[in-house]
Amino acid sequence: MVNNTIQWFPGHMHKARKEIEESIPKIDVIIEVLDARIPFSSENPLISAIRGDKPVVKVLNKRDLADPELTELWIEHLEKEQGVKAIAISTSQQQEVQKIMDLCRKLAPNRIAADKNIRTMIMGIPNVGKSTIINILAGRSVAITGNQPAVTRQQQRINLQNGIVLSDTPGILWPKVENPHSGFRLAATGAVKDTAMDYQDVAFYTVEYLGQAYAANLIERYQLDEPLPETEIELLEAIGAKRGCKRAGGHIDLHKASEILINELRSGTLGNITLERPEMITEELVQVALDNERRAEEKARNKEERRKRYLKNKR
Ligand SMILES: Nc1nc2c(ncn2[C@@H]2O[C@H](COP(=O)(O)OP(=O)(O)O)[C@@H](O)[C@H]2O)c(=O)[nH]1
Ligand SMILES: [Mg+2]
Repeated sequence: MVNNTIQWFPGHMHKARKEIEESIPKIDVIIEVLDARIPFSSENPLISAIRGDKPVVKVLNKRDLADPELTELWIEHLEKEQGVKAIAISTSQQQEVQKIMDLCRKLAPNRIAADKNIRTMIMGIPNVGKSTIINILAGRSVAITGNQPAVTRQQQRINLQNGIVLSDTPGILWPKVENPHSGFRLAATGAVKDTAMDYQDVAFYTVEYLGQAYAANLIERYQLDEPLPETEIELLEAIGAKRGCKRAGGHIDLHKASEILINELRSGTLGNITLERPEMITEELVQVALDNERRAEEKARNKEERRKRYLKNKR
């Protein structure tokens, strides 16, 4: 199911963790890049687990695709945490990218007072825009950008000559998807490779959310009639019908409709859309905790039963 669809190798995770733990003491400020459309689901849990009291600049990148109102909410929410400053940027706006540096300076006044470089490390899951940001800050192309995460690469360390030293993360930080909703949102935004999850499942999940949170966007884009259909299947069918996704016999080709919806979401054609809100996450995490608890109880019960059976058979 959802949890298995993301390639999450314990070996890689262990190595990344060790390398990051070794580098953290030599870092003054962590720059954590997130996707503004999914600020929670695009986190890597390792970062908060090992950051200790290191200051963090949380960069909500791709704000050009996100819902500005929710981006504001997220910034407020993230900054409630001690030592965290948050900023929303789009890498097409160079001056916004430069503002990351101002926040780093604010978070490391002791380094400035001592006339020392501020040592930063840029971290984040694949595809959030780390390389693009590094290239802009460096003023030249030092990092490879693209849609697929590179598997092997060298750690970069760049002296920006403005009192700031930038290095990227050793190893690749995958998102950890304990919350099934996060898996769908990562797939919908394209953070996870297309093959990892069934397109149609992702589209069903997405269209259901959009129907509730962004009905106006769907109605306008696909010229849908109001009120919108109640089920996600009917809604996706309605979109497919408007886009001529018909198969022989007049059936709607849902796979084609799914592709259209997901592609238009990713490209921003559907408008500025954010797939999660802070209060949603709180609820979802309660559910994840309950599910984990239930699974643990079930496991304990099975173990007990196995033992009883074993003892009974022995007698
Ligand atoms: N829409 C949008 N796309 C961006 C932005 N920043 C980066 N991207 C795109 O996101 C993709 C991944 O960027 P990259 O820098 O390679 O991400 P990395 O894997 O974190 O290093 C590329 O296709 C970039 O062009 C942004 O602010 N807005
Ligand atoms: Mg990169």
